Amino acid sequence: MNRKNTFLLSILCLITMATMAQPSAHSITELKDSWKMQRFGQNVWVNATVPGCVHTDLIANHLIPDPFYRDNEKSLQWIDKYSWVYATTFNVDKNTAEKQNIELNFKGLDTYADVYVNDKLLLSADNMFINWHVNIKPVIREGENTLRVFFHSPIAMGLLLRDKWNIEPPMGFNFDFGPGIPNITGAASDFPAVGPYTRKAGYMYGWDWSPRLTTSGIWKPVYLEAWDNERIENLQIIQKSVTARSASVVTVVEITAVTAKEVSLTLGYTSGKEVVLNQPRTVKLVPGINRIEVPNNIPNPRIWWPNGLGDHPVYEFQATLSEQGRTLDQLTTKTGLRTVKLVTKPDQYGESFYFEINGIPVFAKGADMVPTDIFPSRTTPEHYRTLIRSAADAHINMLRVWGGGIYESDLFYDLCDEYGIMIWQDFAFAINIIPNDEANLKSIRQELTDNIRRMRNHPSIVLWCGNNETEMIWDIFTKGLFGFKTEDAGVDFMTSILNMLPKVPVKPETTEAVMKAYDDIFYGLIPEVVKQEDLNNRPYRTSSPIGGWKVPSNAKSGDMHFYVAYVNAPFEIYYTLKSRFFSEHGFQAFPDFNTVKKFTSAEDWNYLSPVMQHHQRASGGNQVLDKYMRMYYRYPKDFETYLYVSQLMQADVMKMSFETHRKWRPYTMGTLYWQLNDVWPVASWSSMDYMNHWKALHYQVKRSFADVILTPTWFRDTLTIHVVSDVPKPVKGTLEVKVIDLNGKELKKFTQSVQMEGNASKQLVMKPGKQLLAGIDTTNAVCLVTLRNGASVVTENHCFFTANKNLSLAKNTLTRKITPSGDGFTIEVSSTAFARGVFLSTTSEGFFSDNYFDLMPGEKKTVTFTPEKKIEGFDKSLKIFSLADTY
Ligand code: BMA
Repeated sequence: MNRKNTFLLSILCLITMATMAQPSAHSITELKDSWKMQRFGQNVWVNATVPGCVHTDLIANHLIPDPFYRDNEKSLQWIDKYSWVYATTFNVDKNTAEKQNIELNFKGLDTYADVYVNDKLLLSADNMFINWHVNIKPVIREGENTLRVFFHSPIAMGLLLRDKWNIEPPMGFNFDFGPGIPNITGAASDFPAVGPYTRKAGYMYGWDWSPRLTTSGIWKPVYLEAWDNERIENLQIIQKSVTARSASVVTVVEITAVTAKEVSLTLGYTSGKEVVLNQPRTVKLVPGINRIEVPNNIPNPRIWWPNGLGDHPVYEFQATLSEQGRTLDQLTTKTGLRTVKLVTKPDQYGESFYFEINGIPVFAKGADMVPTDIFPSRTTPEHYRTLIRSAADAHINMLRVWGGGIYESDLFYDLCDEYGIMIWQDFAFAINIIPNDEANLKSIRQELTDNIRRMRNHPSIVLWCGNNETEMIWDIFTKGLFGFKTEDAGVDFMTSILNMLPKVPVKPETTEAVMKAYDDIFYGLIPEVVKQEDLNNRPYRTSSPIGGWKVPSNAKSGDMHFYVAYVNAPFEIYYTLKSRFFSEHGFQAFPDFNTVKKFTSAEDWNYLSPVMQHHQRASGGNQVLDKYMRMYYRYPKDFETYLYVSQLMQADVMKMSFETHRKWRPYTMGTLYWQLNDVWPVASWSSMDYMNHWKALHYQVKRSFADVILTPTWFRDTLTIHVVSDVPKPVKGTLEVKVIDLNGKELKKFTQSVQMEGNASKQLVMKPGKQLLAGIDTTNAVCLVTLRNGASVVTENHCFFTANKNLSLAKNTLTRKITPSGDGFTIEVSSTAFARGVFLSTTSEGFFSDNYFDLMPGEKKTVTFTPEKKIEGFDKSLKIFSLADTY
C-alpha cells in the first residue's frame, strides 16, 4: 500500500483533489538522518545508515574487513555476541506535535530491540518480520526529540529462548544449517543452535550456501507518522469473479478512528490509460476499526497472465478520505485481475498438482529464491530489477520465496507482478521445529498478519506455504519415509542423509510435544490467519514438499524436492525419477572467474584451497563436484577452466532435468530449480551468482524453458524425441532428425510431420540405438533435431550418444569478428568443427546476450556484449574458448 501517487493516479488525485482543497492531514516523515551506532558499553559512536545493520556500518567505518573476502567471516563471529545501540534525534514541529496521533512506524527491527524515545522505553521488539507501530504521543515534545534503539545479541536471546522452551527436538532438527554440519570448513560456531528459537531469518545463522553473519539493525525504514482522528489502515481488493467480459471486485477499506465522525470516502482505479472514479460516499465512522466494503464491476477487464501466456496489466486502486473538501487521508494499492486455482484432484496417476490461471493449466517453470544478500537491507532496486528481469528473460514464470529467508520487499513483488512471475510464498520457517509457547505464537500471529496484509493484493502470489521441509524431515527421521524409491538411485538415501547428521536420542514425550508444536503452528495458527487476512482464498499448503494434508511427499501427489548429489546417483536418474511437481532440485557450480577474483587472491586459486572450501557450505563440499566432473568430463587443465567446466556441468545436468520434467506433462506440471540467486560469492546451486552474473545454467534455463521445445534424449540405448508446448497455440510443422559427425558430415537423416494441440507434450520418436547408430562412432557424432514450420525454425535442439569426456572434440576451432554497436559490441563467432560450450568472457562488468552455447560446424552465431560502463580494449580482453580447449 502506498500513500504516494504515480502519474495517472495523480490525475485521479487531481480530479479527487479538485473537489477538495488541502493536502492530506496525515503526515509521514522518514527518519534516516544523523544516525549513530555504538557497541553497547564502549561509548564510541560511529556514523550509521538506516535502513542498515551493524555489519554494514562497521564495514563503512572501516572497523571490520569485507566479511566476504577470503575467510574473513571466521574472525567476525564476535559481532553477534554483543549488544549494539543506534541513536538519532528528530524534530517535531508545532503542527505535528498538536496532532491527536503520533507514532513511530518501524517497518523492520532485526530482531531483539528496545526502543526509547526521550529515554522512555516504549517497545521491546522480538521479531524481525513485524511492522512495529509505537505510540509516542505521550512522550513527544515540540522541537528536538531523541530516539535510541538497543539491540540485544541475537545469540544471547536465542539461548534464553531455547532454554525457556526446553524441548530438545529429535535428530535432524534445530541445528544452524551451516556450522552445525560436519566437514564444513566454514566459520564454526561452538554455540548451540539458536536460529530455530528466534523470529529471525534462518539463513542468517548460516546455511549450506550462506555464511554465518548474524547481524542486528534497523533493516527497514522508520517513519514518524502523525494524524488526527482517522487513518486508512489498509485496502484489500477481493476478486469475486474475473472473466474476459467483466470482473466483480470488492474493495475493503479499513479505517481506524478515535471518535465517531461522518466523512466522505472516494474510491477510484487506474489501469493503462483508463481512469475510473466512483461517486464519493458518506461514511459514519465509529471509534476503533471501521471496515467498509465497496463492490465494483469492471467491464472488459485487462487480465493478468503469467510470463509467456499474456500481458501482466496492473490496476492501481485508491481510497481518499475527506471532509468538507479537505483530504484527511489517502491510500493506494496495486493488483492484477486473474483467477488462481491449485488443482489437486484424483486422476489416473494419483492426485494432480498444478496451477490453473484464468482457467488455463500452467506448467510452472522457475526457481527457488533465497534472499539477495546476507545483509538484505543493502540490496539496491537495480539489483532486484536485474534479477527479476533476468528470470523473466529466461522464460521463468514462477519463483518460490523460500522459507529460510525473509518475506521479500514490496519492490520484489511489484516486479514479479510487472513481469508476470507467479510467486509460491513460503512463510519464514525452514527445517526447524518452532516453539509453540504463548509469546512465540503471539509474535508469529502478528508477523503473519503484517506480511499477509502487505502482500495479499499482489496478483503474482498464487500460493501460501507453511514452511520448507519440516514435514519432509519429520517423515524421514521419524517414519523413514521419502518421496521416491531409493533403489531407483541405486544407493540407500537414508544412510547418506542420516550419516550427515549428529545422533541425538529422542524421548517419546518429546516427539509428542514436537508434533503438537508443529500442528499448532502449521495446521492451526497459519491456516487460520491466512483465512482471516487473505479474502481471495489463495491455496495454502502446510509445507514443501508434501504429498497432501498429512500425506508425506511421494511420486504420485503433491510436490517433491530432489538432489542428485545427495543420493550419490548418476545424472541419468533424472530420466526416471518422477513427481507431480518438482519444487526443488538442483546441482552446484562455482561462480565465474571474475566473481571468484573478488573474494580470493591468486594463492587461493585451487578448488581444494582453504578459501575456496570456505566459500562452499554444502555437505560433501567441493569434492562432490570434483567426483561428478571426473564421471562426465575430461579433467580441466587449470583453475579458470575448472570453474568453467563446473558451470557447464551444472547447465548440462539441469538441461536433462528440465526437458524431462516438461515432456512428462501433464503428469508433471512444474519444475522449480534450487536456486536462482546467491547471498554472497560462493559455490552453490544458483543460476545467477552474487554479482548477478548469469552462470552457464541461466543461459540453459532460457533455452530449456522456451515456449516450445524438442527434447532429444539418449538413454538406455534409445533415442526418444518429444515436442512440448506451454502455450495454447497448436504446434504444426516438420521434424527433421539428423546425425552428423563433429565435422558436419551427415551420417543419418529422417523427417516427419508434426501436429499437436497447444499446452501439451507428445512423443514423436522412439528409435533403438541398433537401428539408428549402426556403423556410427558415437564419440564423433551429435544428433540435431529441428522443428520447422515452412521455412522458419520453430525450435531446435541436440544431444550426444556418449558422455562429454568421450567426445573427440577438436581444439581451437573458433573465430570471432567484433563490431562496436550502440553502447556495446556485436561478436560474430563461428567454428570449423562442432564446439561444445563456447564461453565468452572479459574482465569488464557487462552482459553477454548468450554464452556457453554449442556451435555446429560452420555455424555463425552473433552475440552482443553490453558493458556496464564505457570500456576500451574490448578486443584484447575478450576471451573465447570451448570445452575442447580446457584439457
Ligand atoms: C533444500 C533447501 C535448502 C537447501 C537446499 C540445498 O533443503 O530447502 O534448505 O539449501 O536443499 O541443500
